[in-house]
Amino acid sequence: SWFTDSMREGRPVAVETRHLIQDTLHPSPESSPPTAKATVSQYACQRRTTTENKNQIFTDAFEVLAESYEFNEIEGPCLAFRRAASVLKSLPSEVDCMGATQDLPCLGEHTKAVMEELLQCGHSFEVEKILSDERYQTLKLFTSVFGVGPKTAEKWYRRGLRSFSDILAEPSIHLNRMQESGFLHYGDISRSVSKAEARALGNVIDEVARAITPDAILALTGGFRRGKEFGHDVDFIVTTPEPGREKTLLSNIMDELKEQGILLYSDYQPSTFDISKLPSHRFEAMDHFAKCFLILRLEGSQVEGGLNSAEGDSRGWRAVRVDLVSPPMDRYAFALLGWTGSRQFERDLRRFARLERRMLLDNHALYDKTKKEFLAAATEKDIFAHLGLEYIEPWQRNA
Ligand code: DCT
Ligand code: MG
Repeated sequence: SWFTDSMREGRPVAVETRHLIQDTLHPSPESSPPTAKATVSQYACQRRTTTENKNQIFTDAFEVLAESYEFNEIEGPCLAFRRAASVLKSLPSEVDCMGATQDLPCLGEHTKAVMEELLQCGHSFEVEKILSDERYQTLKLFTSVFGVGPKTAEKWYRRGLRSFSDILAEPSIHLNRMQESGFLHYGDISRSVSKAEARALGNVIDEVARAITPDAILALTGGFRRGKEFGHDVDFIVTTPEPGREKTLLSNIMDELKEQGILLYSDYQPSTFDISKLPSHRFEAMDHFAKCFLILRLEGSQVEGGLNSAEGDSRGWRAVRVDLVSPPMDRYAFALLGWTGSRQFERDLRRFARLERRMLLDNHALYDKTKKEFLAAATEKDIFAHLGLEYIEPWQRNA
């Protein structure tokens, strides 16, 4: 079935925590002993990171700090804390003393000071201060609504609004369609989606897609492909080998979901992908494939083991956020690699390509600036090979 196909690579069969040696990029100096410890790469795409995080006490603290910098639009330290968290997530064991951080990359003075505090007293004064800060709490609350980004949250905060009821009672605030749905389904979509629910949604979409075109291909991407048990949404690639057919496939699927009465919200973005316009020197964050951001109604009877719903909720269904993206088949490998994530893994793949290989990678293509040519790929393995990277399985990309 589509699910076993999608998960084949995603299932952690044997958890490998070995780290890649960075010998090809930064050979050890002649003087270092032949038995020198393997170094941890500064690039997430040269580390193997499973969902098992042995350093959550540190990484949770770093995430709060990164988010706080993000709210204040201070990019450097924000990225530094995200990188540091990512390095610690890749470690096979818990860091229990500062000595253990000595050979690790991406840990600056500020990061180490926070770690030292956490090791000594179990909490960080700076993190506690942020967590109790009214502005942080409010922005965190507002951005938890589907359709509300940091900009809108900030605007509302500056107007003195502090709670959802403040927003909903303010007559001068005009919510867009996305935010309306965000508030309407807040309880459901702020609740995590289980793997069983993701599988059930895949079955629904697979059936719909195959009824439209029997050769439809559905693949689970995002966190669930990386082996996560829970997610904030479910991400799928859906396409067909028939050239050009992918351009209308998503709107056909959405029509049918609507017909079935399970389409609670949809935002469709048609394809703006134009192969003749590559190489684009703006290798952007968002890709140009046709995509849609949906909220779907999922019936409990379709979920093995039942819904992940609140206690006392007897509706028998829940709303779930679903993203569908539809690349042309010859772009499939790039889209799959990009949409599998994690965000940090993607960031470092691109950074590695640019800085170490003089190549540009995005969700559409890989361009070699030295040879001035695009490098074709049918599978993710092809892309790793072009980049001269050891293949990293999806379940090892939880950077
Ligand atoms: N992605 C990306 N750049 C973006 C947005 C997304 O590279 N600007 C990729 C990375 C992950 C993937 O798309 C899906 O995005 P999310 O659903 O936000 O992430 P996730 O890893 O699936 O996390 P979650 O389990 O919470 O859904
Ligand atoms: Mg996701």
